[in-house]
Amino acid sequence: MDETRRTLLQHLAAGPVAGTDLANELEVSRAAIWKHVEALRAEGFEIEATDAGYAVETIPEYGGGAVQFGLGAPYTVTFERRVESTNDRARQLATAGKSDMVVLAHEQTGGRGRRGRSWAGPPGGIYLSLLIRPTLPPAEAPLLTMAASVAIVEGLEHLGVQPAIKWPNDVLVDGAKVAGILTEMEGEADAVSWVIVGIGINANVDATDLPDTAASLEELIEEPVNRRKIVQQLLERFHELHTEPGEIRDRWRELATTPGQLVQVETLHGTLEGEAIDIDDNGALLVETDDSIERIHAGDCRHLRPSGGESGLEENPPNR
Ligand code: BT5
Repeated sequence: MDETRRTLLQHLAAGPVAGTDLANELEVSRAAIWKHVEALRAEGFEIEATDAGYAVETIPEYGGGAVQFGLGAPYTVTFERRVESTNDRARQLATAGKSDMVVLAHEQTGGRGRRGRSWAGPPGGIYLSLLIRPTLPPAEAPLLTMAASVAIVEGLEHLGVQPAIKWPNDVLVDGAKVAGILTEMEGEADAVSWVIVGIGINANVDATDLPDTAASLEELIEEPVNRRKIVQQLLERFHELHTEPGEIRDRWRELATTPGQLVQVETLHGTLEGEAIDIDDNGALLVETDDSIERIHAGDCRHLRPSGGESGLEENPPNR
């Protein structure tokens, strides 16, 4: 999707608009507008030519145009049905100097998790990578993962499920993973150049295509979910939040279940166990062990049980 298409969709979302007004506004010919309208029709939009101008009657269920139409965040959305990894596509855009782009796919064949792990990407899921260039020191990048987790939880709440955040990058429903986040970045010691926030949500997917620790939203609520609505809400919320560290932390604390748990965390330097007490200003997990308070910037976390609780059952096993 290019800038012209994006602006055109914004105008169409605001109501009927005359072809000549569009041509003037977008500084292109009327023929060019007509071509864009035809392309949108081919994508599934029903657009009538009324006396008041082009009027959108129906929008497609999902896709780049569908998400872009009426989106209340300044991102340009591109969509492909099937990709290896939306994060890899977004990386190509980053290398080409782009920003504020969203790469969206219906199916992912080589999706990536953290530390070289893979992410199952059957058709019907939400696979999304958001490319931004924030003014941020690299140490604060985890806040963007936190903002994304908050945005995901809020984007799923209308489904009537109760998603919860597990540090650092999981969204669980009843202990099963429904969404994960892979944040990648490039930059120098004092400032990032770009950040890609990759989000995978098991929306309308067959749970038999997922690992045992995962769940599919469609199967949880027993009907297909509206991916367009979820993606729009989460992009809008992420955009609102991502420059507000204080709000990200407050909201994260409300929605996360890790603080207060006895946890086992695998880090690059080894495994430790203790009570997760909080996060610090940059999103590192603070874990109280027998003899110290450890600050963990990255790792795989397993919830053992609520601290002070009796049960030794795990809420969710670690990712492997
Ligand atoms: C993550 O890694 O949770 C990050 C997932 C990010 C995926 C998105 S999709 C769009 C974008 N493009 C990409 O290529 N990636 C991003 P991690 O915490 O390392 O968890 C990975 C582990 O989760 C795997 O080892 C499995 O145990 C489990 N897993 C794999 N696929 C899953 C799925 N679809 N649902 C739930 N769990 C899954």
